[in-house]
Amino acid sequence: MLPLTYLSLLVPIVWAQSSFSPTRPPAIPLAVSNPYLNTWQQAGSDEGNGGYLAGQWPKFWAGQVTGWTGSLVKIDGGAAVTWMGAPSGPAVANQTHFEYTSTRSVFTFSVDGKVGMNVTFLSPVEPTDLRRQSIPASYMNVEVFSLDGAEHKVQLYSDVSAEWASGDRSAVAEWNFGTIKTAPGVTYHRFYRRDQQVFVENSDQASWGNWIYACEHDGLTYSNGGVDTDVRGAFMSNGVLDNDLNTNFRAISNQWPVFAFALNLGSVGSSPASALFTLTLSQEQAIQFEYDTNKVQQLPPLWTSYFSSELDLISFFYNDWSNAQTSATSIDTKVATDSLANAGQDYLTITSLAVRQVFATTQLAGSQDSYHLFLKEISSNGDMQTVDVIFPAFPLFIYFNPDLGRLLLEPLFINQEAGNWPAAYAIHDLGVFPNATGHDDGNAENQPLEECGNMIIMALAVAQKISGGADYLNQHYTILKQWNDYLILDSLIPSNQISTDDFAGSLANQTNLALKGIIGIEAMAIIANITGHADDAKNFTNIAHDYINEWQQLGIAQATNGSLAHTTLAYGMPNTHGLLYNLFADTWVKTNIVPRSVYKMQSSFYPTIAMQYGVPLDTRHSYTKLDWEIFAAAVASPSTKQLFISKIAAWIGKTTTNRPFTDLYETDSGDYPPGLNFAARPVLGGVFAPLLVGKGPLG
Ligand SMILES: *[C@@H]1O[C@H](CO)[C@@H](O)[C@H](O)[C@H]1NC(C)=O
Ligand SMILES: *[C@@H]1O[C@H](CO)[C@@H](O)[C@H](O)[C@H]1NC(C)=O
Ligand SMILES: *[C@@H]1O[C@H](CO)[C@@H](O)[C@H](O)[C@H]1NC(C)=O
Ligand SMILES: *[C@@H]1O[C@H](CO)[C@@H](O)[C@H](O)[C@H]1NC(C)=O
Ligand SMILES: *[C@@H]1O[C@H](CO)[C@@H](O)[C@H](O)[C@H]1NC(C)=O
Ligand SMILES: *[C@@H]1O[C@H](CO)[C@@H](O)[C@H](O)[C@H]1NC(C)=O
Ligand SMILES: CC(=O)N[C@H]1CO[C@H](CO)[C@@H](O)[C@@H]1O
Repeated sequence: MLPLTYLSLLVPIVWAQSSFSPTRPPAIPLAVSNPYLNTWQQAGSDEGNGGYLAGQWPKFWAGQVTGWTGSLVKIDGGAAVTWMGAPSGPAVANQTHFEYTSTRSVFTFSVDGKVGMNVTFLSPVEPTDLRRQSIPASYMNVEVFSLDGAEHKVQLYSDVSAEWASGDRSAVAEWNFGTIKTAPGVTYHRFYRRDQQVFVENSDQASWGNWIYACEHDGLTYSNGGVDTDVRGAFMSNGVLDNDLNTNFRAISNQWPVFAFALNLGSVGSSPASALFTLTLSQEQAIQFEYDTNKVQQLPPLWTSYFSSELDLISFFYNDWSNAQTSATSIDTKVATDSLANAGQDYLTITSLAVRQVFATTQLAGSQDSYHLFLKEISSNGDMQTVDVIFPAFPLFIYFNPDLGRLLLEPLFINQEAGNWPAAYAIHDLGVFPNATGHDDGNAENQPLEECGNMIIMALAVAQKISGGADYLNQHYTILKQWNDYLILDSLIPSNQISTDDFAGSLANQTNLALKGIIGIEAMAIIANITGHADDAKNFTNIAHDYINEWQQLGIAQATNGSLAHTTLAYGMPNTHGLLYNLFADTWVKTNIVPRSVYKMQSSFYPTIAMQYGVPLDTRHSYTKLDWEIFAAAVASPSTKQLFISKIAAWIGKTTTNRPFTDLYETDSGDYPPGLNFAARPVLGGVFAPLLVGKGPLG
């Protein structure tokens, strides 16, 4: 620490520092479009540089570099500067501002005070336009403008490395180059792993598919597969590239092949000159899916139903930029308007950071006649269609388009209704992404009570929002009733089992887990009513009401010396507590079975145990789950809700965690719990929970 007097002497010196709006996130989404096109700039101080685009390499969510040199710009023929990535040599451009919205990350730079640059990363989110939502691609748009009123000659450079093509850096890459002739034309580099391994991952990166880096501009020059330092050096010296097609195919880490464009933007005045780049991952196969016993389909990505070829896809996406911006603005505005009205700017800080991350955990696959939405449980173990991961993510999908919720549940219904899963309770997942090949041997991570409750609650949530909801429930009534039978057996006195918070350990009589089961039974009563099963409805609602009365006796610790009344972590443990996040479902799907007194009790209790950055998940640990905090907040009083939200928003701006927006963090230090670096997970869709219940029952 410098002494204060010395610091004050430094004040007049202008230090090149960026402002961040609404705040500096732990990692900044760059190209975040699906589980494999998923690159970020680490910002949190564990390893990140504080939120600057230049000076460090962009990274895949799992932490390996995906080389993206956002490049070097030469002003009036002067020395090149870098504004993205960490190529050796040039000085970095001064980043003055960064802002994010739901769909965009925008960096603003000043180069020598003469030229300004805005670099926009847009990963489209198109919840109601499945043709566009199916496109595995992302935009980078660079705008350059004069800052000092004079005109300046500007040359711009960008490249990507072959690191995108495989997690195995010793794998050999191949590449080619082309121009799509149809007007408006597009110029592209295509590169890929030579030894294509369909459905195989290496360090979570796909080992199959083509990567395409595209651009179009008058006076464009390029280098395809050249040596990184040579190609960048050529631009630094000359401001142009020599249109080299280097066919010395080699390993990704062998003289790092790069795929580069250089653009002459000409004389730039105060009205901006711009350059658009797109990066696409084109795969012919996306998912393996066991739809019937021992019958596995290999599903193409859904975009193949809408576009006749890879180049058709590239051309459409590139030329759709204007539409993409309009559409992005409408998504940004929708999220901003609704979040601000619900709980203010801190809440918007949270929701807008989650949107791209959550959509990018999904993959639309199949044909236009039959398609599903698949989801990867990123970073915790790579499972797919994990029911207790879909459950926390579900609010985002229901908020944007309830049919996406239906499409996520469908593979689970198809697989289990075909009899592939031997247990009476609901399955936990369908396999390891991208292989939804099921668990015919019954060998899976079992969370029986959790998943039975989740499936029933989510099916009802979908039916309440889609047209034809009653038919939908009728179609699945038999298996839903089977899962409800399990809830009736196990909900009131839950056996020793793990809940979704499996990392926290196994326990009998978990109060919050029991509540999910009981709400599930009442949800099933509503489902029975909707589908004309009046006797079942009466039976189930009676059981649910009996259970909720007993549950209050078993699961509530009365006020004692210094502690307000609260629900316990497990029955008979009065000195424990935990987030009662399953209460949210009672309001969400309108089971309304839990007395208001329980809502009020929890709402009063949480502030008494809050730490600096949030409320701990339970008394076993000091960490918490961000998604579950927001579930709890959604049904709390206005002041308790704000407490949760303001602590989380403060955490986002201050956490030292540097990987994509985690849902698991220490409430005191704000860091990861030891050994639990969750990142980029779909569960952050849960931050949309408040938007499904307005001001909540106590609001
Ligand atoms: C960045 O800002 C600092 C301080 O104003 C200045 O000295 C430096 O020349 C700037 N660099 C560039 C590349 O604009
Ligand atoms: C560049 O970004 C800044 C900050 O977001 C904004 O005020 C400005 O209007 C942008 N300029 C252009 C030309 O888009
Ligand atoms: C998916 O299954 C294929 C075999 O069909 C296998 O080669 C591949 O490694 C599996 N992928 C993952 C991520 O487990
Ligand atoms: C209520 O449902 C349970 C579980 O399906 C069943 O065992 C029981 O017989 C039913 N009771 C009545 C009265 O229908
Ligand atoms: C679970 O709670 C019930 C009711 O209090 C009790 O009878 C039972 O012993 C508890 N089970 C365990 C394993 O603690
Ligand atoms: C089922 O419908 C009946 C008749 O409308 C109603 O009285 C009952 O409350 C409903 N039960 C549930 C659980 O919705
Ligand atoms: C009944 C009860 O919960 N008593 C508690 C009062 O506070 C002390 C100190 O926190 C606990 O040890 C007791 O268990």
